[in-house]
Amino acid sequence: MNSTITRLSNLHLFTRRPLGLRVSRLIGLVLALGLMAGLATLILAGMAQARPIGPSGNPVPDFQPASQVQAAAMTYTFYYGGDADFCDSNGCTLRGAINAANANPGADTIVSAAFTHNIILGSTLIISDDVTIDGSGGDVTINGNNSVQVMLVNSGKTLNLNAVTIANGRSSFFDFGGGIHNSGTLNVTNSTFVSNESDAGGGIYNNTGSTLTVTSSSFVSNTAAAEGGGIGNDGTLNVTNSTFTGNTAGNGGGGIFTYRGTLDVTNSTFLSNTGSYGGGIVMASGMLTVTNSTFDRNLATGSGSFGGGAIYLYNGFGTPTVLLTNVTFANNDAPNVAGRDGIFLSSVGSLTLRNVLLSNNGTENCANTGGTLNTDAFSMSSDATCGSATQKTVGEINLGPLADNGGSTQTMALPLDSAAIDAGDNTVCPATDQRGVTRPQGGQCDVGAFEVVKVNLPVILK
Ligand SMILES: [Ca+2]
Ligand SMILES: [Ca+2]
Ligand SMILES: [Ca+2]
Repeated sequence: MNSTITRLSNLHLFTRRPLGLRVSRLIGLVLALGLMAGLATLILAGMAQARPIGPSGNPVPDFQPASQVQAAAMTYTFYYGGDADFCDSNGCTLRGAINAANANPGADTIVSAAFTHNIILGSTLIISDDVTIDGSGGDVTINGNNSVQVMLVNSGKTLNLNAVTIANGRSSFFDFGGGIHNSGTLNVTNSTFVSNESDAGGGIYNNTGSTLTVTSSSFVSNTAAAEGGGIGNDGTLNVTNSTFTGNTAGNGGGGIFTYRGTLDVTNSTFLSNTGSYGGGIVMASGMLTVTNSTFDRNLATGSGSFGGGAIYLYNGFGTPTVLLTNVTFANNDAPNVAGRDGIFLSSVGSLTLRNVLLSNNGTENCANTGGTLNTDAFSMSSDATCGSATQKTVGEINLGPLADNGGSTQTMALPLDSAAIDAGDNTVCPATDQRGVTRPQGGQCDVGAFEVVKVNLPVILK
């Protein structure tokens, strides 16, 4: 009611007029005020019934139309299972919490109660306002039941998604992103995308002008009928401390396909992803930066002009520009074309390799049929296909199997006799290796994603 009183005080009620007129006007105004107050009471009573219900069971304080207020940020507890749109004094279902957060203007937070949730969705969860969904308090799986896209982030809105599993999402043809379609800003941390499916972007589709940041997360067994089994990207995509395993694409980019936009990959592993071309990553234009990362056993199955078991670069929508620093490529393959097994630059564009380690990628670690390949002599290849890279045999490089060697992703260790140890360029190697181990050890950086820590044991004399 304070707002009503404040507004009325601004009217010129008491400007100087003849007494009789002032009295009659005052009587009229008092009557009008009473009528307005009554109406306001009725309107507010109606609004109270329609207000969303907060986790405490009290109405969300929302005196004015939602568009006119900066509401208090709310924390909604995701308490109940099932997919109903529901909240009460204990908390909400996930859908109820999302709808309440959407209705409360401004950024809100949704936290999971300490339960195991496996929510089978009947329809897509729409994110139409900034929100953080944090599943770390429970064990949360949001399941598209192989029939619906799990989430949609609207343009201009931000979703921070922490500690959830997005499973079995499926989007219809040309509605990209089986797990999540992002048209805003999506920050994914400590989460898993598993067995989602779409035409493009099985796990996530990142729309034009959108930003997707993936940190400490996994993409496992997601599928795209066309491109981008794990992620289809038309915007800005940053991937850190994350793993792509066993994702597949009918066309290109088993792990990630970038149509237009940029892709930055740091401290991440691509294992056994498959596409007709570019088993790990495809860039059809734009800038790709990969640092301190590992590509193992990715597969390009196509024939003809295809290839690029690990990475395939081509002029699909523009010229791709690629910078790889301290990356390890091993055992990637394109078995149905001659060569072109590791990295394949198939058209105009540029590919720069610094401190990159390539071993046992079919019969060609590198292939270039139209672009510019810049390789420093500090890079190391088990064949002669990678420009100026130093050539060593697979046995001399002697990469260990992909394993948990510390850090948040699996890596390929170097045994103490590996030719890659202390053979890198200190001026370009990052401050740590893929695991987070400080570089350089032993005075000089190692080639590839792994830095060996040598322990000098004391000499024991008898
Ligand atoms: Ca909100
Ligand atoms: Ca081949
Ligand atoms: Ca070293």
